[in-house]
Amino acid sequence: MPIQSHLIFDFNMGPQAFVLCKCLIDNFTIHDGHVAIRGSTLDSVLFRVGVIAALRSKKLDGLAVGVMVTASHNPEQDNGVKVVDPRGEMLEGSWEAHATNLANAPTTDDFLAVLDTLIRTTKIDISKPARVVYARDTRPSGVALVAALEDGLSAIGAEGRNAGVTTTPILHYLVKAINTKNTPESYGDDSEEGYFQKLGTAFQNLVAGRPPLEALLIDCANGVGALAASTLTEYLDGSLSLILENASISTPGALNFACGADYVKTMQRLPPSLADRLKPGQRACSLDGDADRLMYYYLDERGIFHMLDGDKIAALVAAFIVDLVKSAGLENEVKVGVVQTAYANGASTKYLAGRLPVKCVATGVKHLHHAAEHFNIGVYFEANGHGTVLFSPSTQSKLALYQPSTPAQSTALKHLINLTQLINQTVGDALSDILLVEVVLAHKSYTGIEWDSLYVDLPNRLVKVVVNNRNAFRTENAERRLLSPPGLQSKIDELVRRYDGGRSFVRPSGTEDVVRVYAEAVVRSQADELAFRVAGLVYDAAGGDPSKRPKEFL
Ligand code: 16G
Ligand code: ZN
Repeated sequence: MPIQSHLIFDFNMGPQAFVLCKCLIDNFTIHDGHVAIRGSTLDSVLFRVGVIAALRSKKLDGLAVGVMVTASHNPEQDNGVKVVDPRGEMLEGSWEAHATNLANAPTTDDFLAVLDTLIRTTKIDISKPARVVYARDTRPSGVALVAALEDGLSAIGAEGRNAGVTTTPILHYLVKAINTKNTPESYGDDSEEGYFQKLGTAFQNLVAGRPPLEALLIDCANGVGALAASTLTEYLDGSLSLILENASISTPGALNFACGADYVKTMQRLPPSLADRLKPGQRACSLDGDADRLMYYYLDERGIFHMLDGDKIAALVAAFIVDLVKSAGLENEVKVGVVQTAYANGASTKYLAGRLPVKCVATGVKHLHHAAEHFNIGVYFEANGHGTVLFSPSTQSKLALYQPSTPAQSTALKHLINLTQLINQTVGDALSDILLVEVVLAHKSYTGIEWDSLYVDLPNRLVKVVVNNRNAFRTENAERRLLSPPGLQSKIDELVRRYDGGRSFVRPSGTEDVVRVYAEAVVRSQADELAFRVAGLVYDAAGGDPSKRPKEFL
């Protein structure tokens, strides 16, 4: 039987996500380094995901659970699935393991046995109702996967709601909106229209009276973001012009190909398709295939590419929110903090740490999201462009009840309240983040150039090392130091000391069977050299064959 598709699991995209992929590698086929699954198996996995989502809903008394069929920034032939918890956030940690076991049970009998154990151990009342809302991105393989998911939902008697072809963040929004409907915490109308209305109105309130910004060019990665961005335009009522590029959602193979946020971040260059579209100084940005990542950039007068990544977005947004909190007279009551990972550029950390508390956590949105919940207002962004801002429930009530004593305080307060509406607080959302960035630029009268000059990025380099067993690499201190293999960290430390402004860390990937090496230094050539030398140390420590050592590893 031919291999029809690649399937990537992302129940909660933390280290656990790989557990599932690993099992799939063990159970099924590996093809070009991807987890490849035959069509029939793939259908059965989606069927099982339907059952898992329904059980999660039953466990929570029928609250709606979300399922998103997407492989995000990965190539079009890949596909995957994410489960969204009722608050609109990622699936709770303990359920990742359940999902892993269920999806990987080798036979139907095994599957039923695992199911039975799960129902008993987590005390699920199977007679409870189950509601699941699901959507897919524009990948052609999504149609069959959704059908298989629907079969799983009917098998367990769950009520399904098909949200059609939409972005991952819109699906997260819908889950939260459904579950908060007719409550004091209502998140908005539980429809796509409700989402666009909420964002569009908040944006217009926030930019009212500001001179309009020049049009923004958006690279839609030839994905579902093109549909959503086009609808968003209707709700902005002329307050911001969007020029949509790479919007070919039906061209085979175009999705994420030589475009999109991941291409821009990893290649550190303009998508070739935009080369004759972008004028010097004009702002542009790229979404990824499911529109939950965002990269901004511009070309300077000499045509040189400048990237404004997740770190630059965090710096822009956090400084703006801190100023608003101060102007509202709330600086003693509302504490703003930022969450980053070790990948954050050292210059961004320095810039932010001079202004507000900064916390570093392990890679993966769930770690950032949870850490951000500990601040009154928590700003989190990964350098790769995934991020959002969380306003704690008590902060939202404080804002609602606060009595400003001057007109300036009142204006700042209104802006803060509108920001709570503009920002998709369930998950990183490229469209909502675009509007947030544009609000700050409009308020500060910044072009991309001024935004970029908040701080100068340290040159950095990311390298992959293929090893036999990446589980031999264990980290501590938010992945900034290695615990094992023994002795490797001290060798890295010794090397790093020889580089001006040097910093480097090594971590096993959670999504690929490789070890990643990050390095930065004051000078570009030094950052490259440091990265390759550390990669060489990793290669040796992993027992790589010296005759096959990649030559760039020195
Ligand atoms: C996933 C994560 C992302 C993380 C990346 C790291 C989510 C939704 N996405 O894409 O946050 O940066 O994995 O991949 O959690 P790595 O472990 O292979 O470096
Ligand atoms: Zn994505």
